[in-house]
Amino acid sequence: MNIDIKSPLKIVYDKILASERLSFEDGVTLFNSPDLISIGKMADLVRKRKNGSNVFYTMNQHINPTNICRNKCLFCAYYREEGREGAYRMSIETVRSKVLERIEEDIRELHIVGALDDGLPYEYYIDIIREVKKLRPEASIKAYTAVEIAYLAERSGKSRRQVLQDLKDAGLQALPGGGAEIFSSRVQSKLFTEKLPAEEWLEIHQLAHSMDLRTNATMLYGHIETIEERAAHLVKLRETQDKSGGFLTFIPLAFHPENTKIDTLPGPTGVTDLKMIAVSRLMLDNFDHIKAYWVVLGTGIAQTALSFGADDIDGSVVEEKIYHMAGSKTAQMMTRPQLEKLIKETGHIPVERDALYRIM
Ligand code: V47
Repeated sequence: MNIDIKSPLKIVYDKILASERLSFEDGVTLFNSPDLISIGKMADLVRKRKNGSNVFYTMNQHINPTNICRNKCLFCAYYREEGREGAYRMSIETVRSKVLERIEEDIRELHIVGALDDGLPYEYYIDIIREVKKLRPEASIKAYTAVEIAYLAERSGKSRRQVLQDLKDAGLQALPGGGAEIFSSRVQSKLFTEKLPAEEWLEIHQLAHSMDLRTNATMLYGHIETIEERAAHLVKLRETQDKSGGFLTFIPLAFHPENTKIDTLPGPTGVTDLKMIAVSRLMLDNFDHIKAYWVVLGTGIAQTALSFGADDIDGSVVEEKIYHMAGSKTAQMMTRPQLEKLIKETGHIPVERDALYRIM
């Protein structure tokens, strides 16, 4: 396919045609360009090289066992302080009943993420994985962000490797990509002071990869980050993937301001959402997949993103809390026919996967 790409994007296009790696400066050029359609066409070209017409989705269930968190990130509408209205902590029995409620459905991925809850013992986090795996031996379990892994190590006095090993022994197969936010100490010092620093987030993912656990990566965008910080985040992920190779997918997460401590910020526009997907596809040449998470983008933008570099739309989800508490107006779940219809409408082929991208 020959696309008519004008300067300054022409230099980037020539590199893409030659399958050359883009630089940090190329990333900045792309983010600064208003030519969304050209960027989208280039990303679609790369996406087709990697994944043809396939668009992946999964039948999954989200479980958020606790929202009591000591970190108090300003962008988060999900966390509560102990004893405050809306704070909750599920018993293991409640987690079991959540899984049992949907046991007749052929769910292939369990997505389990909680918070840094000082009121729960170490064993609780391990037992959840063991219990869920017992009830759903055929499903793949993706659970706990690197931030939770670091917290569990600190709480228990165990090494991060031992925490991952305990979780793996209980049935864990992958880590979700959350907690990365934006790899910038400037933004961190303003919005998420208590959180794990970027270097440690990256180290935990490399450690997980070395133990045969696969992981995802994210970037929270559309708040106070600069274009340069976005490009630098992508370069850091790419460098880490060069070293340890265990990232499965990258998920750009659009900031939702409602009910957060920074709700005067407007959040990203549709153009920013699509550009974020496309530039991620172009920069992350060593990532197989880019996910357009419909819960955060809305189904319209997520569907459009499939022609702007994304090849995954996430899944059925069921009972999402983090974005709905931050004002997301999307549905709580989608059925297999709904997901397949969304994908087919864009001219792509729906391919059902589990958390490890094994085709069902
Ligand atoms: O780390 C929190 C983000 C993340 C808000 O790995 C917010 O497959 C926008 O990582 N507006 C958690 N974003 C979600 C996450 C995720 C989701 C789906 C799939 C996968 C995967 C991972 O959500 C947090 C944070 O970056 N977040 N609050 C907010 N108000």
